[in-house]
Amino acid sequence: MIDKKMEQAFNEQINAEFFSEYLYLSMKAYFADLNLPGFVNWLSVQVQEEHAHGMGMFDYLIQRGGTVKLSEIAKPDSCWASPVECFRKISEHEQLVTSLINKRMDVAEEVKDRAAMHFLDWYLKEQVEEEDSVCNVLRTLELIGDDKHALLMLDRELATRTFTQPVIG
Ligand code: OFO
Repeated sequence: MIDKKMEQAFNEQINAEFFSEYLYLSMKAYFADLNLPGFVNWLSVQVQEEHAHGMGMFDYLIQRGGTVKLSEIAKPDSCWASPVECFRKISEHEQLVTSLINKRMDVAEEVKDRAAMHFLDWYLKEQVEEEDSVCNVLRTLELIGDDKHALLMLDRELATRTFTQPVIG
């Protein structure tokens, strides 16, 4: 049976992953309003990834004999000053999520739950990729500045991103 402290840590992280899904859904709507379909696609993939991350923990907690307790999901922002500001927010958010997963790992170490440590390791590696992929778009947006033509070219590139169901754990 999973330690109660570990169970709570997983439940908190499930909420954080579903908040990420909700936040990116809100950003998807923002880019739809700007009529940038490539960014909309990029966010759609992000939304699906966050859903998969949340469900991965949901299923794992049940498999470990824990109880999933869903709590309310906070209201996300719905408006950003510009695409670059929106991606700055995504970058900050992913760094926050990395710190949260590290906290869950601290709990796993404290209660000596090696299986949970191994499981959370997947999420830490995923965060390295997430931060990198967001940072790449952010750097390009910063280079682009006010160049609308370059923004449309980036939009075309982001339209090619596809979702692959992750194998978690
Ligand atoms: Fe779940 O990786 Fe982003 O937040």
